[in-house]
Amino acid sequence: MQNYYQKEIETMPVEEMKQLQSEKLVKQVKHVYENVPYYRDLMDKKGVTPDDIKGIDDLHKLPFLTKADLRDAYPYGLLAKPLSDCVRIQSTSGTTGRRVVAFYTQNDVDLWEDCCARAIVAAGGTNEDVCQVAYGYGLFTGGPGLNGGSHKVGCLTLPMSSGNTERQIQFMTDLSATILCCTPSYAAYIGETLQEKGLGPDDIPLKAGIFGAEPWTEEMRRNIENTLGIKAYDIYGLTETSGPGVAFECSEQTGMHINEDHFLAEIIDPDTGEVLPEGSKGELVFTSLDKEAFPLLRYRTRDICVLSRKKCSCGRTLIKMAKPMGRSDDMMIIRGVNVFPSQIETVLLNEGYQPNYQIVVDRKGNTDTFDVNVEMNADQFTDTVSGVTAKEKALANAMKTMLGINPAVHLVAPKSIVRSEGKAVRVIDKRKLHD
Ligand code: DLL
Repeated sequence: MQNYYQKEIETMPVEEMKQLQSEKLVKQVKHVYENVPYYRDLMDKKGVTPDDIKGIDDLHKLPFLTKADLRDAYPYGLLAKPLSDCVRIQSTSGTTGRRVVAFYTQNDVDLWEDCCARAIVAAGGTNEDVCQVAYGYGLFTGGPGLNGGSHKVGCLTLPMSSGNTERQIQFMTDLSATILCCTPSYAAYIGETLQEKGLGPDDIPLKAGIFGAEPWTEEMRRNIENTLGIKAYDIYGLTETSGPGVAFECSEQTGMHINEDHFLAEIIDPDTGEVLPEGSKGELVFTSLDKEAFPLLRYRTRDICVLSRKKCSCGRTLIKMAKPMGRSDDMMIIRGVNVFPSQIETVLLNEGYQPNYQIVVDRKGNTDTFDVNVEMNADQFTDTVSGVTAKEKALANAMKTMLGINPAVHLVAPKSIVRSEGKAVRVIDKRKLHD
């Protein structure tokens, strides 16, 4: 039997859903136009007013928002409610320019948690379950989002946060956790640790996992399902639109249902911005229909994806997105953290190096390796080995401060990184993250 958290919405006939989206869009555009001067300017420049938006068929008339807009408007420029109405912020890692700071009213938090609750129920969760949340807590949206969803479903919630794998396993077994929420790479790592302890799927009570925040393959899914003895469900989201729960997988496991009563999805050609028909591969764009404090209209996610309205055996009518198939920018996700090559470049320049570097990312076992090769300047080249090691350490520390994760920095001889005649090849990603 299928369970739904909000059945009426999740199984709503498509035409009714479109009607609902249209009504919400009209209201939302007015709200943004009246309260966000930054977006009003963009609309004025495009010659479009709220009166031009009569429903979702007019969506294409609105201007896009990009990460660059978020940067320009940082920190309050896209806020649509007084700060006194906001109760929360969440954020991505990164320095000021790259950091996304999202604001929430109590209503925004509530709807976000509903989205996560839908995901937990779709994975079979009920108030009989014990839900172990091993996403990071704090500014990152993973922990708080799934924590809130778990409460709404009525699960007994274990707010573990990530890390301390021994303790994770102890709580999981002692308190009979039945649902695990974390990144897929951490789930795989927990599985590996269990195996090292000689424990198998029958020794742990887990039945389902809700994994997302980074790309993962079907092969990885099978591996996690076998080592933990669970069914592994994908979950997608981004800080800009609230966090996890924008889309979630159901028992069919053929893509993620988008919570389209809250998030209106489009696929566009990343080069031209043209809206593409359903089934085309392109960049995913979201319009948040209900968000009060930080309501982004036509936000370009940079995730490359395909949408489908094929009938789903779970009974949900919500449109589905495929697993993201890559990005239309240069963002990498390393150990769950979003990393841009330009952040590395900034550190190098700050520390007195030239931007001659190469990032090498790989996966050993289930953990990402992250190496940065940096050319020494000619005057540094004569340094002693211990001097070089100290410099590498200092650079790695500076990068850790910028990114939140620790790379292995290797200083290499001047001119030893191959120069490119075209675009510099800054990143060598050896992980096979997409099927
Ligand atoms: O990763 C929110 C989240 C937390 C999602 C927990 C799922 C679970 P950000 O840190 O802002 O937010 O990163 C957003 O991560 O644009 C995608 O590129 C990527 N991403 C998120 N979920 C998935 C997924 C959170 N299931 C960026 N598969 C997004 C592939 C994903 N990539």
